[in-house]
Amino acid sequence: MTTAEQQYSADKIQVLKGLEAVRKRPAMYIGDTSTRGMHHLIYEVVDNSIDEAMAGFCDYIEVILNEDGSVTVRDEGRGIPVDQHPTEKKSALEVVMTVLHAGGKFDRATYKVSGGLHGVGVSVVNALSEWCWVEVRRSKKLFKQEYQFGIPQTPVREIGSTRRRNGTITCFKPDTSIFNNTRFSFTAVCERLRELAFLNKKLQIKAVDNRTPDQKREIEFCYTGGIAEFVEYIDENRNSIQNKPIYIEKEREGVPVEIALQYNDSYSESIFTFANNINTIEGGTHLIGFKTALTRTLNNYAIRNNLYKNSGFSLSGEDVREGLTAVVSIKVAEPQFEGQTKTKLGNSEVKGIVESVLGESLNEYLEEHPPIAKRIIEKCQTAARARDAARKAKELTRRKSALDSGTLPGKLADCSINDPEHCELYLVEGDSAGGSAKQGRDRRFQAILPLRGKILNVEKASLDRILTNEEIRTIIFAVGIGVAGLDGELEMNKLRYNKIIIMTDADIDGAHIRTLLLTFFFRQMQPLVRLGHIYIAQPPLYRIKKGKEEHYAYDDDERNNILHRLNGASGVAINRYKGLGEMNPDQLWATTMDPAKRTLKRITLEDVAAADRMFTILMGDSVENRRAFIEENAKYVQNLDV
Ligand code: 0RA
Repeated sequence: MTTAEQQYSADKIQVLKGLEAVRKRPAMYIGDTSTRGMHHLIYEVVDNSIDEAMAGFCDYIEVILNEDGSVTVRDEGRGIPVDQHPTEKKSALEVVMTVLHAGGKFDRATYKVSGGLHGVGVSVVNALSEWCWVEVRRSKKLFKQEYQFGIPQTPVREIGSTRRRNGTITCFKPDTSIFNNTRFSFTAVCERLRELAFLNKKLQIKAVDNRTPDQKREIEFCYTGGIAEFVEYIDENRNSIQNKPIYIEKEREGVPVEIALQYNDSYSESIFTFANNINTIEGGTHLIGFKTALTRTLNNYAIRNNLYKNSGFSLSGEDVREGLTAVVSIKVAEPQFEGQTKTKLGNSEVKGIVESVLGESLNEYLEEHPPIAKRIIEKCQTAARARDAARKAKELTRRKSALDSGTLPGKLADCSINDPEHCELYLVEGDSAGGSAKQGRDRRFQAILPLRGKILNVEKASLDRILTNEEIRTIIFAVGIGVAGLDGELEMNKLRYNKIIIMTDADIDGAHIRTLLLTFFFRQMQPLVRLGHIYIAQPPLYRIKKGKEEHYAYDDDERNNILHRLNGASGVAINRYKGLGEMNPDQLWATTMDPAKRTLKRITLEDVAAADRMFTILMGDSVENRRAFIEENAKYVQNLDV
């Protein structure tokens, strides 16, 4: 063998080893092998086209869900280079498609995506696909390569000529033995593509669902207003106190900074930060810079213009963020992603950059728009007063409960062990079910908190009203980490239960209470949701008895299957549970609370901005929009729980 041939065989072994590693432990590369992981395959491929767009060479991307379960991603960038790699004896395209983290070998001198689950490289997508092919158009020539389970079936071939512009098409079919029969959600794909279109102003992204021949869907996303339109989209169901968002776009020290913000008459804080198009859910230096500049600039403006009655008064960070919706998007050449989910931006230089850009531009805006400036400052002062009242309300309950011997609320039946890791808190609808749960539970690690009636809709209530609400106060005390509106940073280390389980009746009222609770956790204890501490209990719908045999069914299909197994319905008693209260403590334990037998749905938060908008629609003022949303998303809303 020649040296080159030896090198080639060594490379090939290396490639096969790499593919094998990915297929053996897919979760290490894409997070998990659920629907979520499978969606990340699409996002990984799309990210490569987005990189090309960020570099200024691509203004059109198309994503198609095909009937056979495959996905096509097409872009009009420069096309992945196909020329022969000097030492590796194969096409650059083949290297990109088969070698782990090969992206870096072709430095495109752009703002690379390399955080979170993204940026693992298309070779990972290829390895986890039953089959895949890539077609490249470069200088009027057409090239193609095909793969199975990541292994090239042919070398890169020139298959013809074309008159069309340069570009890349990737088509892949996820391996069903790894993603067992999961289905792509067109809604979820669209949410991410819409977000990418907001973040990359003027980029045109088309989403096509071709899976059901007579129900084809096609949506195009293209926003000339960029993240200013993103803010308007998030706030579509809120009442803004401005005509249009404040929009800032500036580059400083080689870092492009884009900020859009507007105030509305709600009490929620909705700030979304992105670094290189990655949603930095855990925040980081850009968020810190944003918060610092916002608080300082508003206070300075108000003092300079004599808008505070008391000298010495100043607005707190929480005050200036109440009712604020903002999107911050920055791009850095070498992003450092930190934190538990690698979604916290670590680049220290970014704090000062964002702080100075926002400080200057916001100040300029306020000076040029005095009536809006005045309205914003007044709104923040109202927030400060409510916060003051809330603090007093909290103090009062603290003293009162201190007098009541224990510090924990009386209605809470706590568990006996202290290690939060093993503890669960059941939030139970109604006193009667609460009573059964208290008797049926394993009191060593299960705590029960019965909730009477509907809890307050936090989407429409000010902080002092939220904190004077009996049910909510009890939840806050029981959970132990504080609330965002009052305490800012939550103290996750004080979390008293690892699992917080919402247990409501399987009817409309139950669903409503569940949504109210989810809204509360989303707005006031978001890390609990993000870190997967919130669960929904799944009580059975039916009890089926035949002689001594007893079965529980959790939906109609299961009931029918059981009846079928029991040979028809003769001598069979079917009991439909209308509410949790109809179960005795033993039944409740056996069906819904026993960790060995129960099923819990864990709440996940894939797209915080989409969830935010969804809660404003579900819990907000517009009945019309709510009805339209539920009709359009009937399936999706159910899956809100998943
Ligand atoms: C490296 C260099 C060049 C283009 C690309 C990568 C590229 C990669 C992908 C992945 C999906 N779509 C893409 N489009 C382009 C530029 C090579 C040159 O100088 O022409």
